[in-house]
Amino acid sequence: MHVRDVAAGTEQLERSTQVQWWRDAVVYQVYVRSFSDANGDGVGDLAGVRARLPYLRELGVDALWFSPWYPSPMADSGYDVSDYRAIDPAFGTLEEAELLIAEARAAGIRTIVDIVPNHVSDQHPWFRAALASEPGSPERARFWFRPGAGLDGSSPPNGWQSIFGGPAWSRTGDGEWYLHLFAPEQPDLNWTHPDVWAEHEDVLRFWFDRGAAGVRIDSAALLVKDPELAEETADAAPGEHPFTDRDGLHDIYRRWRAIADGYGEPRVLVGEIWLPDPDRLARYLRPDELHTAFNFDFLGCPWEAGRLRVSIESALAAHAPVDAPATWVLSNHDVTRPVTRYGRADSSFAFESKRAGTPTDLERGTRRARAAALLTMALPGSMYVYQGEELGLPEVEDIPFDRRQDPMWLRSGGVDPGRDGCRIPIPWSGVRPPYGFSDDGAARPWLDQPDDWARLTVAAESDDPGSMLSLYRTGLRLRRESPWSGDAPFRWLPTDDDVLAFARGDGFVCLVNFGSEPVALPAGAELLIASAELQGGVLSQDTTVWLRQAKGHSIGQDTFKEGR
Ligand code: TEU
Repeated sequence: MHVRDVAAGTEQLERSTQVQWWRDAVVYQVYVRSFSDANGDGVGDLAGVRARLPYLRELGVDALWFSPWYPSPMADSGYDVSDYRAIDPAFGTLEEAELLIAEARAAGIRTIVDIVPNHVSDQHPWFRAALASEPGSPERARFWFRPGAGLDGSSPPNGWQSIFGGPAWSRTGDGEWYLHLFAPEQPDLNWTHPDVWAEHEDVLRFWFDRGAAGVRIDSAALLVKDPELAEETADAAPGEHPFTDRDGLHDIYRRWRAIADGYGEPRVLVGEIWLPDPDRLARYLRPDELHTAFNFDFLGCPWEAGRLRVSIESALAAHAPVDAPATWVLSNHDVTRPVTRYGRADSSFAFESKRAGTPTDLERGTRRARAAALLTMALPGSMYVYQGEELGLPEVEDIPFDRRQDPMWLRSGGVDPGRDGCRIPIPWSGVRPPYGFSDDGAARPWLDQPDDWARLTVAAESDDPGSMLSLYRTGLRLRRESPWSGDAPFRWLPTDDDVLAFARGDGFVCLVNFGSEPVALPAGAELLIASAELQGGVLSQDTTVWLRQAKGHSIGQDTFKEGR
């Protein structure tokens, strides 16, 4: 173990003893299927993750969030769960999961597990029992079964549409319909039923008792439905939408928070909440509800100074009254990889920009993704890193039809390219697939890796001081070591329109140039890190730097002008 390892391990162990660790944590999302395959079946597994813990410790993350690792028919890559208290055999065993949680914690890294309370798999015992029972049975009451509309009940009960496309209802053999806001293989649970409440409280305790430091709550704003199943209307008032952001959700999360707070080290509740209104989002973060929720508005922003400033300002303003840290994220297993997204003419994460065949400029996208990474690391609060983001992996868009797996692609008839392209197995080493994801000679990875990823492997980037991995390692180390991180004060500094600059704590400045004109660094400032080479001491376009201002120097109005 060389010096850097020891340093990282020691610091992390110290950080890992902080009770409010989650307020400025860096959490790494592990999508197990694509992380590392130890048994050579072409699918990632827990043994592969255990073998890569030194890599994760060296990266300097505080916690791992595992996408669902439970038994699943994999109709939605594991987000269709058939048993919440076990591990899918393709990934390993419950004992291995417990070992992994313990080994990660010994390395100073906590574990957050993904729970999926909105729906179960259609192979879950509850839904099998519901299908085997009569309309009106207690077994069907745990779900949303309804007679159809129209003369012979042959139309869905209402016009709700699935988030994956098509109707949100499927008909059973006896004529009743059941609700699924996602795929038909994911029947929605009825959160007015006491069994549903009791089951999920027990699932929380099951994983908290096994050392999970927290849970990421999938589709957290969708659980509660209008009991009348009223049609969606474009002008629904906040909290009045028939299945999104309904007030009854807060009773559930207050109950879960009481359970989480009952542990010696209180467990953490993280919400996946896609809500455009930051004030509505912040209601979930009140002190007796969730701890944090992903800030998807920031993720979805185009690479524009003004838009990003509004997103950051409104997030910080909305989180302050509830004393919750903002949670910054640039990517996950659901969205186009930043390197590709920021290289497009429409650099936002809008569904339209995802459409198959949208051109991208990977050099521009990588430059912007590097600048976005340092911007994100400098913001107050916690941040999430999705596996492969630290390598600057692009979206893979030329996946053959017969290799695609995502129901979003299948149900949209190929209009939505789906999410397989951001779920390609991680390249670890070597010059050709499987790039160390599996051993050579193992089964073909479940999604093919491109032939030109040799320069993007962990091994290649570890040896390259100019790589994305080196940028993430250095940026996360500086963030961890510096007094300006966490809840240190934040204040904007005056700049031109195409420049963002803010100060954190005592003397730290983050400066981002979005414009085509170079920006001069302030005199006397110490350069801590830059996302791109500085030519002649000026910031060119799509570059972020961190500065420590010299004692006695105040960084003021005339500093961040373009063209100087
Ligand atoms: O995603 C919830 C959700 O709303 C997403 O479908 C999101 O809108 C879309 O993926 C954006 O591209 C969660 C999980 O993150 C996702 O992987 C699952 O497919 C979904 O729930 C159903 O469990």
